[in-house]
Amino acid sequence: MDRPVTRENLRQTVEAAVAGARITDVHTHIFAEAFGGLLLWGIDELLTYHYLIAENFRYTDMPYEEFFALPKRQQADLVWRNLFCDRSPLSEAQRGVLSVLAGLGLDVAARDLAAYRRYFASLAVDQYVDMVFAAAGVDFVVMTNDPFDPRENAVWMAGGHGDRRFKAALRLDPLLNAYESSAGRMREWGYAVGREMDGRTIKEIRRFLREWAERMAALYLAVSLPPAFKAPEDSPRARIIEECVLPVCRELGIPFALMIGVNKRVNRQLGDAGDAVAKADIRAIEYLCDKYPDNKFMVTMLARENQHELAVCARKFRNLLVFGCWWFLNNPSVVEEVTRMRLELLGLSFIPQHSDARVLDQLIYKWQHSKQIIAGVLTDKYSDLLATGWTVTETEIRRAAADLLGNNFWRFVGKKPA
Ligand code: RAT
Ligand code: ZN
Repeated sequence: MDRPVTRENLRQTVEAAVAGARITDVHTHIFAEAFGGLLLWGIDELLTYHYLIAENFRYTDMPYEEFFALPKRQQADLVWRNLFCDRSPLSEAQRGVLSVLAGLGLDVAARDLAAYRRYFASLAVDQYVDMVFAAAGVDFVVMTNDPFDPRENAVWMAGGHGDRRFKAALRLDPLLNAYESSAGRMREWGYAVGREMDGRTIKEIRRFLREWAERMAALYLAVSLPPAFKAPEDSPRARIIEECVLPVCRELGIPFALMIGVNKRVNRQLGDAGDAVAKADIRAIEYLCDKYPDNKFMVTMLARENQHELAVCARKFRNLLVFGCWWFLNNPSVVEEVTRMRLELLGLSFIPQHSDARVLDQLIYKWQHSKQIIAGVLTDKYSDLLATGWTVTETEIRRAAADLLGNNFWRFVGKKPA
């Protein structure tokens, strides 16, 4: 029966609704099994996650090259010692490893790395993918797919991966942020692209985008951009966006996702762990949403300072869907603040979170931690509603949770989850 919710059972009702909602994770870096070594999983991958690598170097003088020259297992040993044994693992990424182990039913109190390794060695990957999806409550994940990566390229050219839970997003960083070198590769693949953005080059870049989006059945096209990103701008990047990416997105009816605010390789020696953040200019998003009302834009921004103006921007443009608390924002204090603010400005019309998981197992902790916060914020907001005399039912709360964690995305991309 669809009972009205009372002050007494509100928290429990919201928690159950959020816990039970099926998740579509709109941005990850995990891969279907057919991609072989690109699918990372297990304790050594968890411990060498680049978020933890950055944290590890806070506590060691070891030269960077010496660390990176070690086999992964030995890197993991060092991270385990530095970040888990020699001091309390209080950071969000550290806590995440423990939440994964606990979620899998392992004995966290034992601090027994060898036992965790034995556990993962006993698993078959296909069975483990099923387990993790079930434990995390995830139905679908969207990958980050780069045709310029030879390992990926080979899988797509051979016909794809065949696992319906893993959806594709065509990621365009090489094309948009390093056009010169990408154009060379495209010419090798038979696309007649030149240095200048002339008519023929534009036509060929469009053909490249169309063919790859169709080959991958991409749900959206995506790029990550530096804080200095501007539009309009007389640069190859801005021209490719306006003259190639947006027309192809319109033609295929799919969104363009912009992830803005990353300063790449501020510390080159740290590799993936060496990227940083700075505030970007919201006017680029306002310009694109306004000039291209027939395009759909998904946007996430990395700087905390951009979050309020981004939410305001989404109030102005219904072709803009704000998503996720990205990377350095994915910490409980910030997720809570940003989610609360977005609910206040946008109601239920946004996607509160994506996992950004790079290691399969991280789906467990990233979603567990985020759901806890989303449920808390929703409880507060529903409690404010009850205080006015408004009534809500369990079904209504379940609908809200389902929209936030999955349906908003599928409606925006205009497809049925399947
Ligand atoms: O969060 C991360 O793991 C980053 O390294 C990036 O991959 C970022 O999320 C991105 O998609 O560029
Ligand atoms: Zn990412």
